[in-house]
Amino acid sequence: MGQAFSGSRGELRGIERFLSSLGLCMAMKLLRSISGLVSVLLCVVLLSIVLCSEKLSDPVGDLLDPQGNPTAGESYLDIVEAEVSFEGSSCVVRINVSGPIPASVPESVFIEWGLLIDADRNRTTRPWGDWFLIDNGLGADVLARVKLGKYGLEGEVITWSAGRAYGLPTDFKVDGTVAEVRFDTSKVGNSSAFDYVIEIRKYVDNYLAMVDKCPNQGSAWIAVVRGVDKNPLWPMIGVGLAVLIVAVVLVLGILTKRRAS
Ligand SMILES: [Ca+2]
Ligand SMILES: [Ca+2]
Repeated sequence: MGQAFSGSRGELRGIERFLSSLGLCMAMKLLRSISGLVSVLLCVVLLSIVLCSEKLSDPVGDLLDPQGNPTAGESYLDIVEAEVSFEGSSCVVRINVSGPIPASVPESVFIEWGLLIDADRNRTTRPWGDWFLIDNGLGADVLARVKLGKYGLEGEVITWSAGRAYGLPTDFKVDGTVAEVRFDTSKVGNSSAFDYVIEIRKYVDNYLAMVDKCPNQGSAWIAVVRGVDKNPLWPMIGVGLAVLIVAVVLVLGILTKRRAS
């Protein structure tokens, strides 16, 4: 009987060990799959951040006169870097120039820090016009800009319909050397991507005085991302979660090995 009793107790312990290792195995499998899922999510978040914005750089001292020849002008007309990104339902354009942007100019002067967009990616549709000096041949359908004239600094987004331009006020910000304008992505219709050129124009007495553009030749393009909030905490949260999951899996692995030995 004693033999039989100790035998069944041994079997019970074996079953306990089996169930315990089975539980650990399942927990580890679950954690591994969660870890995999978190890694995939992390990659998606990082990829979406990369796709959500694009930075371009531009040489200093490359202003052009109305004939396209090199000229010199104020440093706040000279593009150094430009970034297009998407935040929620907005497209955001930041244009960094080589000198502080003024809050006012003489009444005869008009300046624009703008983003020209070919929303339908069709160069033959160009309601904005045909002005290679400024647009490098882009078929521009939308213009978003910070403008500075007799009314001071303003933000505006312009679209065209049946030969008429429709300008609407839009959010903007000027901070030191950066002009920022943001507008609703509905302005580019259902486009999944658009081509663009960043440009700065200065007019004196309604005549173009000088221009800078970026890129200097051709155009850039960006995929339109709708409804993704740019939150700098997301990558940190993702990395933190991934590190935590990997740490838990490692600890469980070490514990399992110890129990087995
Ligand atoms: Ca420049
Ligand atoms: Ca077009």
